[in-house]
Amino acid sequence: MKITVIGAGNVGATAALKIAEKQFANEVVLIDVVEGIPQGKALDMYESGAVSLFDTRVIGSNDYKDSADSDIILITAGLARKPGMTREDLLMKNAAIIKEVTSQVMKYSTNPIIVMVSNPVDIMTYVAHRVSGLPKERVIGMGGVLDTARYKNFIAETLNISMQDISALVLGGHGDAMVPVVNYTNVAGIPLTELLPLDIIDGLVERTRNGGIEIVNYLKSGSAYYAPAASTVEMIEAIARDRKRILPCTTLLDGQYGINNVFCGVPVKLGKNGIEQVLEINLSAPERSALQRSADIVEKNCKMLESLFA
Ligand code: LAC
Repeated sequence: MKITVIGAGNVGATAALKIAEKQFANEVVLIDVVEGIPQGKALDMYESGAVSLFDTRVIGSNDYKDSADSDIILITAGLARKPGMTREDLLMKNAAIIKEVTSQVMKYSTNPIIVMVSNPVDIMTYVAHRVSGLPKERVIGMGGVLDTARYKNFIAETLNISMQDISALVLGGHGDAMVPVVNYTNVAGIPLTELLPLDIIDGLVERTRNGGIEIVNYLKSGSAYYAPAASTVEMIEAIARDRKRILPCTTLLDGQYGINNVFCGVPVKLGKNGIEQVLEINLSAPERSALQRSADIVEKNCKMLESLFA
C-alpha cells in the first residue's frame, strides 16, 4: 500500500503522520511545490518512527514522479480560507491548482483512489473526477466526516457524555448549507430528540454549520487541520483496510436523493474499491429540500468552472 499526500501544509502533514503511525501503508510520500518543506517534514516524521514505533517509510519530494504507482492519493494542495472568506471564494484559484495536481498525479498512477480535501471540497472533487477520468467510485471528497465529528463533539460536550456513544450524520455539500440530520442522530441508540430540547439541538446544528469558520476566526491565517486530518485518515484507513465503513462522503450522485450528476455528501460504504455503495435514507421534506439546496449551490459553482476545461 502506497499513499501519496499532495500538499505538505498543516492538513497534509498532519494526515501523513497519522497514516504513518497507523501502519496500514508501507510508504507515505509527501509532495509539495515548496523546496525542502516536504523533504524536511517527511524526514522528521520518519525519524519519529523510532519513538512512536512504526516502520512506515515516509518520503518527501517536489517531484510527482515519486508518487508513481500510488494506491491512494490524498489531495490537500491549495489556498486555505482566511477570515471573511467563504469556501466558495477559494473556488477559482484552487480549481486551477487541483486541475494541475490531478493531471500530474495521473501521469504516474494508473488507477489510484483520489481523496480530496482541498476546498471548496465538493467542487474540487468534481474537478479531480473530470480531469482524472477515473470512475466516480474512485474520486471521493472529505466533508461529511469532519462536519459529523464537529456535530458529535458539540453534542457530547452539551450532554457531558463520551463522543464515542454518538451516532450522527451530516449530509450535503461541505458548506454553510450542509444538512445535519437530527432524526438520524442518537446516543447509544436513544434519539437525540429525547435527550435535548429542540432549541438546544438547533443551536448545535447551527454551530456545526459554522464549525469551519469558528476555527478560522481563531487562527486568523489558516483554517482547521487536526479534525480535518483525523477525518481524512478515517476515510483512507477504511479504504486501505477494506473496512466497509459507512461514512458520509462526497460522491457523484446519479439519481439518488433525486439529485443528478452533482457531487454531494451522502452516506457511502468505503472499502478497497473506494465507494462501494451509496446509501439512500429516508429524509423529511425539509431535509430533502435542504439537501437539494446544498446540491444546487455545488452545481452552480461547478458550472462556473467551464472555462477551466476549455
Ligand atoms: C473546515 C474547512 C477546512 O471546515 O473547510 O474547517
